[in-house]
Amino acid sequence: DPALRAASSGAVLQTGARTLTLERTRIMGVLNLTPDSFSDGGRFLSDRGVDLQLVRAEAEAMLRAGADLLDVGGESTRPGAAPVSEAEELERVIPVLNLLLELDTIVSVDTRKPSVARAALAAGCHLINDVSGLTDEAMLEAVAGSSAGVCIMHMQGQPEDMQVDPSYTDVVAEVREFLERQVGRARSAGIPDARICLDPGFGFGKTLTHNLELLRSLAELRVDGLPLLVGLSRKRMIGALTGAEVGERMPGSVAAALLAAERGANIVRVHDVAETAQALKILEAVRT
Ligand code: HH2
Repeated sequence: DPALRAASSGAVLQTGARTLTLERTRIMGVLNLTPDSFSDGGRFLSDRGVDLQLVRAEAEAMLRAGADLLDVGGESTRPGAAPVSEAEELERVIPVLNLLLELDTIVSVDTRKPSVARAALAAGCHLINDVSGLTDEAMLEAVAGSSAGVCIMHMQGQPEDMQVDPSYTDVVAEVREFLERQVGRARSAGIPDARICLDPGFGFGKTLTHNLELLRSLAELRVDGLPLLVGLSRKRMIGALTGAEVGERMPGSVAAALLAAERGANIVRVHDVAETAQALKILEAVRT
């Protein structure tokens, strides 16, 4: 039984009451509740705020299509995005979180704000996806005080200015060092390894060259066998390599997810769940 094998080899991510086994590449479906996310902004918004019916229908469709986790976010972190207030982010995220928790899945909340994380954890979210990589002490404490999983992502700079002039001497070594350091801090705060996954943060303070180098060297970024999460879906990198506008980047995104999975990504964060699931099935068949 591959699930048992994965569990006994420690290849799992513990997310509160739920356990994600990692014997194959898992799919995290993206649900952005923002007006301004670069590829799917405004999808779920009406004059009266977030349209819960619409979100529920999309979430259920993603689960039918093969999503293993759902990632809900109330703040766009695209390059140059304007910050959102705590009240606004809570208002977008918490009702949707409560709705998604009724479904049979793992629910992740994409936030950089400790207050939003605390509210999400109190509501029962399974995973905090922190694009600031637990650099905020209050965020570290919020996660440590729960039993939820956490995704520690690398970012150089802040979304406001991160793409102005990203620079590294050795991008792979520097991203890895950051991830190692933050794993150390998480452990010291009492978060066990089984609850941690790591993400190089494609597009977060990186040029096309940096992104390509990180993808080529993905295996070198693994710290102590911890799971790797990769988000390349519809990103600028796909556009730069193909000339495709943001709405036309599905094929390139599927290819990128597949390449990441082949290089060891345990979870791929994607907008196009059905297409990615189909591609990953081919990879699985070739692997086994
Ligand atoms: N990328 C985005 C947001 N959150 N989280 C992780 N762990 N890894 C990523 O690569 C990642 C992420 C950006 O994509 P998206 O959510 O589609 O856009 P926006 O930030 O504009 O909402």
